[in-house]
Amino acid sequence: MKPQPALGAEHHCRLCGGDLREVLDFGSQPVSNAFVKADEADEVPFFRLAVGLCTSCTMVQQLDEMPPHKMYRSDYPYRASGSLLIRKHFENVARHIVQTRPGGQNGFVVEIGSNDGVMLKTLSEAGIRHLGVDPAAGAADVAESHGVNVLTEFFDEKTAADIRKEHGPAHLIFSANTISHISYLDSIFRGVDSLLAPDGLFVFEDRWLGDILEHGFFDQIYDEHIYLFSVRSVQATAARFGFELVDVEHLALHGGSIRYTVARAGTRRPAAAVAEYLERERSQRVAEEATFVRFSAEIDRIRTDLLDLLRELRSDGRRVVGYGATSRSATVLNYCQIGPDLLPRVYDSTPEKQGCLTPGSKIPVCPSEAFADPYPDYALLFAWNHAEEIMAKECSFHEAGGRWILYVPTVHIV
Ligand code: JHZ
Ligand code: ZN
Repeated sequence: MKPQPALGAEHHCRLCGGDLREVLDFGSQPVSNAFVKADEADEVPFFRLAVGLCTSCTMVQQLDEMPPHKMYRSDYPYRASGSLLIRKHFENVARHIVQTRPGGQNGFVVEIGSNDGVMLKTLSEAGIRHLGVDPAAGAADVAESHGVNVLTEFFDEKTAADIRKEHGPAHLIFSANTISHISYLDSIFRGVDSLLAPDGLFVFEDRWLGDILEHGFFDQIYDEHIYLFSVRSVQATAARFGFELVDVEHLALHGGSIRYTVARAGTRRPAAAVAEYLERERSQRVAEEATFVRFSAEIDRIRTDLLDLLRELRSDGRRVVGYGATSRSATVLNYCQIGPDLLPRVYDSTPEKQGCLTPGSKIPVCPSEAFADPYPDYALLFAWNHAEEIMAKECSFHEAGGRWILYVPTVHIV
């Protein structure tokens, strides 16, 4: 991986306008969730997936970007409810909201990126005024079938103003795995400013750069993840828009995330955890170019080791398949140039992905029920964040002599 400072093409931070130093380059990559039928596979859009570090506010972000309407089409296939772990997590989030009742009996809760309503349906059942905002119509239909109110739109300052006009101020604006997906963060913060009640909170969960760097989770970098947040960069961004980061909480989800709590500046005393995490990031050197140089060498090591292993297994006549057609697998497959010759199938439980091809790499996605039919010798686990749940579900695979291949933090077999 050789990041090339593109001559003549200067990049500036989307938030503060500072210089962006290119630190990672994954080359040409497809829309990671473009699981399409074979006859559409050549029409999947590609872009250059490269990452820059802002020398001023330290926000890590993609240099180029895939237009949102190409990523979040009405047939966007990701369903948050697909995992027990995720369902439990959102039930806990919802239970906490029901218990604390932000804004009291008539309080209003907005979720940006409500997907299939996995969180909001509990609020709906509890009679809490709520609104999910999500452009993916298919997921929104599922949410609505659970009694969730959804506005099928991208959230921005205009949408926020419309919501405020119709419903009044929000006492809590929640979002999970969505804010880092939106390039126009300035419009998001202005929207939050116009929609949020004076003492309301903006709480969002997102993957943490500290974990990505520490555990080699390079596959968290794909089209949808425009920003890789750190506590420091979120703090700086919130401050630019008149807000303050008042709490952070580490979550084990997706290999390591942080729940950021943002309030209007000066309205709450920041919790000690904010300073603790800032210190932790300083010692991890998350905002330094040298850290990314080491990271890119680790990524190349993984690519070499994974390709060596898959080629060796193929020449030994072993059957190897993929498990979990994650968005992240797009980066792994396309960066390593793994196609059906090395990995003939990927098994996945999402009906919307089954019968389609993986974007760019064109590997058929098969229903996970067919995994045992017959078991392969090895399964490359792309859904490593659900390893416990999947390995428990598929324990007969291991009992029958099958082995899982993991590629983070290094390539290994279990
Ligand atoms: P999973 C998506 O990422 C996209 P992905 C998005 N950008 C994001 O940030 C995160 O979600 C939150 C399958 N599976 O959750 C289902 C099984 O087959 O890691 C999924 O296709 N059997 C918004 O796509 C995939 O694995 C199972 O038992 O990287 C997991 O995808 C389980 C549990 C999952 O997210
Ligand atoms: Zn910046």
